[in-house]
Amino acid sequence: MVQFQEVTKQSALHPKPAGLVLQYGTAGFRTNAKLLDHIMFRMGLLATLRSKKTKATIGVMVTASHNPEEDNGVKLVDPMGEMVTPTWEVYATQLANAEQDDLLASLKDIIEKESINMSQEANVFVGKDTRSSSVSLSKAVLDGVSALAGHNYGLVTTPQLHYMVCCQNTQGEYGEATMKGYYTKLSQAFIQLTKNASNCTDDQKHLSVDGANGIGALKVREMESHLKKELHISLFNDGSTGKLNHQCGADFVKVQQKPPTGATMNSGERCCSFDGDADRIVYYYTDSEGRFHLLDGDKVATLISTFLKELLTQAGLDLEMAVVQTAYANGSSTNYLEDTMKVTVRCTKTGVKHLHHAAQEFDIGVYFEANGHGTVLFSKAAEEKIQRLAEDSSVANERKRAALLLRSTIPVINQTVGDAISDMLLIEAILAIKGMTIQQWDAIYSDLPNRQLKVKVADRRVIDTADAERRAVSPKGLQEAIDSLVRKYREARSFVRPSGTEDVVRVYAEAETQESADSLAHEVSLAVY
Ligand code: 16G
Ligand code: ZN
Repeated sequence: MVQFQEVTKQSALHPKPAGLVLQYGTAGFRTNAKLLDHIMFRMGLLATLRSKKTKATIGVMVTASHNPEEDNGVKLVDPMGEMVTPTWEVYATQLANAEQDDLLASLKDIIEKESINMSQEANVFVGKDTRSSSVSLSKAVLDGVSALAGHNYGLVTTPQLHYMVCCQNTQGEYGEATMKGYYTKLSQAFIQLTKNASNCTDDQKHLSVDGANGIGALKVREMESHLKKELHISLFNDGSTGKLNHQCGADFVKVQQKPPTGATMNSGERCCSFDGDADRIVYYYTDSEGRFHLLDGDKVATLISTFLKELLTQAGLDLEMAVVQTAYANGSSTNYLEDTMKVTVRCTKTGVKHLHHAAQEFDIGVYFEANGHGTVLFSKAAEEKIQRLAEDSSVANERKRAALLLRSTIPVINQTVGDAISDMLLIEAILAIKGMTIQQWDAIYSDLPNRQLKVKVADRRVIDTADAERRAVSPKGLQEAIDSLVRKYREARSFVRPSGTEDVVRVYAEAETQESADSLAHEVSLAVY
């Protein structure tokens, strides 16, 4: 077939280094940019097949998120803007690792297994972040998509690309599949929602944003011009001088538990950091004694779920809300949510696709990883119930107000995936409506001191976990060793898991004091060797 001749011709321009083996992991493919040209080309091919199979638009995002500038990566986005389905992750790995001469056979194998009609039209949306390597790598993806009607969005955040794919496949029901459509939908919803904030001073409308010297910086600027001064953003690490993710960004701030370079923080002022592709956000401030306070994904989930739960109660709406977390969620957050707020809490494995999936099982699913990646999902039925109540003229004022607030909240949220810009607008609106300072938000509960370490081992795959990564089931004896170390400390908890993105084992420990958390993490990492 003509198509296959073209594949052979094009693939010769994107040759695979013989013997190189890469895996489609939690974050797609991710490694040094120099090793990725053939991967990009092949993911262009695979996205085209996935589009033919689903008869829908598929997304390909070229980014390595919070990794250093030298790295890059690629992820596929399924029709509703979600992560690609697991079977196709396996195909991605298969296609990526086929030696040059075996590429066609591997491609045909997928076509056959999935009974793909090759004459079906395909549509692929491609996006990239600001890395210098993203220019040529996204071209390689387009070579793979080749003549098959790809649409290149150029520079976008990861969640913007997810959003575009979803809009396209819902024929505009979710929004308009353009950048303008994205900005207009979110900004109008934000302006509508913040009308409910009375007595908000200009000072309270101020937020400092660390753009991680990446795509989020460019895009938050574009968003700001739509916000009609309802939010005043001081952007730093905007990419004009600093290096991507270097000493800045959400991952740096969360892991180092300190402010990014370039932050000028007056005591009590709100700051937030995006990561390199703007799908994560964390907040922070310094207090009057100069102490740094981090408000991570767990604090964000608590703020959002408290807000939603209060509105549901006031509206008298019987909708089941749950918060989905991972093993990394601070123990205090889980206790607060379960014991004080009485909300259902679910724990899943690390990785957005797992949280997203679990959140879909509820009327309203709030999911956040502690690292700041998360969003809120509303079921169709929940959206309809809220809409009906908001339109019902017979209900009392307080109920009506709550229903209207809920209705205005929904379009601020990018439900396809965690989105730093959308999360930022939602958090800012909630703080304004509740008349809450960042200190008051922080005081909802106190984090247990914690420590994360990474350990290099000969083969991280010998560690196998269960119970949403909270227990190690192999190697034998490891969990027992961790249990006995944990017993030495008060309010302690610890777990280990093989990283899905780096060749290391991660260790997490929390305890009553920072000293205890540090020494527990250290002792557990010794037990891993
Ligand atoms: C990826 C995941 C993130 C997860 C992290 C864990 C997505 C979009 N991103 O960045 O959710 O927290 O991997 O990395 O799923 P690790 O396995 O190296 O600890
Ligand atoms: Zn990211």
